[in-house]
Parts: sequence; C-alpha cells; structure tokens
Amino acid sequence: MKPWLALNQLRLDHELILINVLEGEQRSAPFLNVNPLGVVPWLVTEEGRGIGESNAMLWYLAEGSHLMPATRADRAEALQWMFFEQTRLEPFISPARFFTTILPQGREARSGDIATWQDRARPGLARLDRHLTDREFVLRSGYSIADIALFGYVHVAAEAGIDCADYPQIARWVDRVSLTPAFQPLEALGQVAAYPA
Ligand SMILES: N[C@@H](CCC(=O)N[C@@H](CS)C(=O)NCC(=O)O)C(=O)O
Repeated sequence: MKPWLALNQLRLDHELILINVLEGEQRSAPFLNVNPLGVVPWLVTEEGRGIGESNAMLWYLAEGSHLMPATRADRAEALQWMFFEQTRLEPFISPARFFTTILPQGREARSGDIATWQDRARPGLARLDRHLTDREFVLRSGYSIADIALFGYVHVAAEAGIDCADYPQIARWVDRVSLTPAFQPLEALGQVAAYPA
C-alpha cells in the first residue's frame, strides 16, 4: 500500500501489478525475473532499476516533492520513524494480521505466536500514540513519507487483533491521513488488474 499511496498522492503515472503471495506468485518465474528476491512490494523505475523495501521506495518517490521533509533534521527524523516502523511495528503487526485476518484458518494453531506479536506491537503503538499527542502528523513540519510509512500497518492494527481504543491519538491521526489530498484507501488497491499469467 505504502509506495502505491505515495504514487497516487504525488500523481505519478504508474502501472500497478498485483502479486498473489497466498498463491506463491512471488516465487513464480515471471516475477523472479523482475525481482530475484521474490518479495513484494517491488518498484521498477523509469530507467528499469529495481528498488526493494517499501520505505526505500517512499524515499525514492518523494525526492523533491511535498512528501519529502524540507530540512536536513526533518529528513533525519522522518528516517528515524521509518526505521521505527520497520523494527517496532511491522515485524509484529504484519504476522499477527496475517494469521488473524488474511489466513484466519491458521489462527488457532498460531494463537501463542499471535499473542506474542500483539504484545510486542503494543509498546510501539503506545510510543507513537504519545508522540502524536501534540502534533497533527508524525513531523511537526507536516504530512510526509514518515506518515505514509507508519500508516500502512498502523491503520490495520485492529485486523491484527489489537484493540485500537487504547490509542486515541493514533485514531485521530488515521482520520487526518485519510483526509490528505489524493488519499486512496487500502480497499482500492484490490480494484486493479491482477498479475498476467
Ligand atoms: N520490509 C519489507 C517487507 C516485505 C515483505 O515482508 N513482503 C511480504 C508480503 S507483505 C512478502 O513478499 N512475503 C512473501 C514471501 O516472503 O515469500 C517492506 O517493507 O517492503
């Protein structure tokens, strides 16, 4: 969702190709030809260069735009929160959500792991909630790729079985992000053509 949201908000022409990881398409020959690492998301630039890691894609796409913080210190703080997302939130919300919502048939067998992932996500969510107490967006300078990076998994934390009533500032921030210009909800991501066979 993250690079796709940035592409939309920057109004950049792009082609989105969906890969069905539940069907193992990320390991299919056509996809491995494009990305030998076999993971999504993957961005191919106009020059044909491949870029992995959603936050690296955000950085690449936002260069010189309103989504890239203007000062050196703000860019460093954006990176700080983007690393925070990858180390304190994504590794826990992602698998908890996967086995709770995406593949619920695995829920019972993984209930111990799910509880552990939920417990590990909570301090990160609480930290973000405190941070958002006195600001509209992650950076005081305004909406940026730091918000997009965090929004991806944080706004679906409930789908990981985490009670979001504990994070009222996050709830308000999610609403604010959803109202930014050219915002596209996650559900709209499914409205495009599937990866050609
Ligand atoms: N840290 C990476 C996470 C990439 C990732 O975990 N992708 C998952 C799906 S969201 C994947 O491709 N899984 C398939 C696999 O590992 O076979 C990012 O933010 O881009």
